[in-house]
Amino acid sequence: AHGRTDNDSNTDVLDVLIVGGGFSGLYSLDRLRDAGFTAKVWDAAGDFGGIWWWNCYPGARTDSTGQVYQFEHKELWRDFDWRELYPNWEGVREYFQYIDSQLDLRKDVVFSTFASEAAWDEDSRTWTVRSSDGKEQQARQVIVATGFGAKPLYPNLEGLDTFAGESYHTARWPQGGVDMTGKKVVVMGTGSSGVQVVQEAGHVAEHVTVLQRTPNLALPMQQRKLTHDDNEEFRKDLPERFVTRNNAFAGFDFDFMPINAVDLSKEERDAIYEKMWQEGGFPMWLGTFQDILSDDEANRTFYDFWRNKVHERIADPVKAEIVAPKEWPHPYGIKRPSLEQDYYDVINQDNVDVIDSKKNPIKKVVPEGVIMEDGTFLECDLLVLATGFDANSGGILGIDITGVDGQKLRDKWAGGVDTFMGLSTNGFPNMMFLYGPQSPSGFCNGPTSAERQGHIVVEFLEHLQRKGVTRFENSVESEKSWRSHVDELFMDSMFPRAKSWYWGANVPGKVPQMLNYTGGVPLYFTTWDEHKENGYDVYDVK
Ligand code: N01
Repeated sequence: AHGRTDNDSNTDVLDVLIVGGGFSGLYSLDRLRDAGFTAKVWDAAGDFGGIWWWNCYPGARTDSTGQVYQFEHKELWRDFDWRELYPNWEGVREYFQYIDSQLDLRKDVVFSTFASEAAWDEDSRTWTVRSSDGKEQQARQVIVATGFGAKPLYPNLEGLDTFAGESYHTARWPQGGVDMTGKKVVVMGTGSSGVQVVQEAGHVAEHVTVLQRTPNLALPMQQRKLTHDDNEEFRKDLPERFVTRNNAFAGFDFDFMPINAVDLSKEERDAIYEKMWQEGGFPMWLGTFQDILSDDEANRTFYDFWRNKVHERIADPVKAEIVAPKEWPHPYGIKRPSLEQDYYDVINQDNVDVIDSKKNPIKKVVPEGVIMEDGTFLECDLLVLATGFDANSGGILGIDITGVDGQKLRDKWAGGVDTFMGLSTNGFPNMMFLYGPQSPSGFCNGPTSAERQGHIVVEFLEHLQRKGVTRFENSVESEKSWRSHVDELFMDSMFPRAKSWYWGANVPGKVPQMLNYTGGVPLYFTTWDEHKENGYDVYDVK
């Protein structure tokens, strides 16, 4: 009925080509098809799973509960049981297979297809997108939904290519898995990926060395297995949780408490921290006292509480001081904390060492292992690079995008990203980004953003179609003012005080610029609604 093309055909002009088949891409595909658009998804991954297809390293799991890490869309949550409170990558992939079975997505998704180029043609008002393996597709609109972490960041290490053992980036882990049993493992990086790998490696490897440049101020996950009855129980109040999720600052089913930490006594505060600690999860980060992420004194109260908790679990005071130092590495919560299950107990084990690689960095890699600056030699069979991503913009710029008058997006953004609300950029008509740079992505639960942003984008495209518009482009002014707004919020916050991927500070040479909107999900969407009420007048249409 929609005049859809089948998977193999690339001769027809599609209404919309979506690049990226994670939560955002698939939600939009379903909505667009329902609205009568012809649409297809290209995804570089071998199958469903989005970022969880690539990140299949041991222990990879979400830091959101399954209940909130799923679609509200079409009540798909009614029949899916999560096996764990915080699902691992296999659990998330199972969920993707489930939504495919319900929404019949696969026929419009082309896997193992990396979009390497996209070029705008003014005469026909279409994009031509090409893949690295020679496919070509024309589309009137392109949605780039590559996610925040499509481009892994590799460290620049002397001798890495001479290493004789196995070495993998966590985001390019072999699909068949890697057995760490009995091996000497070195893990570089202690972000969420590093913490999760270390936990698993500690249990099976002969020896693990953790190279920590910045401590992860990790919070307890309080993981548990879920039965069908547990799932039934959760489903009872899920509709209310979705309402909260759509209105909370970070798109979760909880929000900051309208209380200041500094207004309470230490005893009152610690009692609340203790209760939250036992419950576990991100409420201790994005659902805690409202002044924690804005006031040093408030922030320090939690850091000290956290530090004591960690020290209780680590016998060796030297180790404990490396992972939870007296002097805070940065205010708590301005780098993303990880959720841990037994990370600090694993650090406490005799077969696990932790090295402060800020004081003592890697000097070079040799065939047998790693040599540190102070001469320490780490014999190694498996070197894990848990070094993160060229986040937010890296995935988009991984595509060679050419807009109006031959302008390259890479050149346009060489001095920093300019977007209108993270959704589009001038000079690149008929192109929208989902979970893009300068949107709330880093501070918004993924599926919430997929649905809410997906909704406004599909609604916008429907509006344009009704009006007979064949070309749209946001104004230069609109993106300049959005960039200033994002930058101002950032400069007034604590975030500049830690080098994080939120503002590109983890990538050598990247323009230091906030790429994650910190105004919160509610303000973001009311801002868009105002533009909608004004007839989307920041867009020039033809
Ligand atoms: O990457 P990261 P990640 N020399 O950038 C270190 C999501 N995620 O893959 O902190 C030495 O956080 C770097 O050190 P430093 C989540 O949003 C979610 O772990 O820059 N060290 C850091 O320790 C997360 O925030 C989940 O000083 C180097 C680490 O490598 C985001 O993805 C799971 C280095 C990189 O940490 C990224 O997490 C996994 C160098 N040259 C990821 N370069 C869950 O939901 C980097 N490092 C659970």
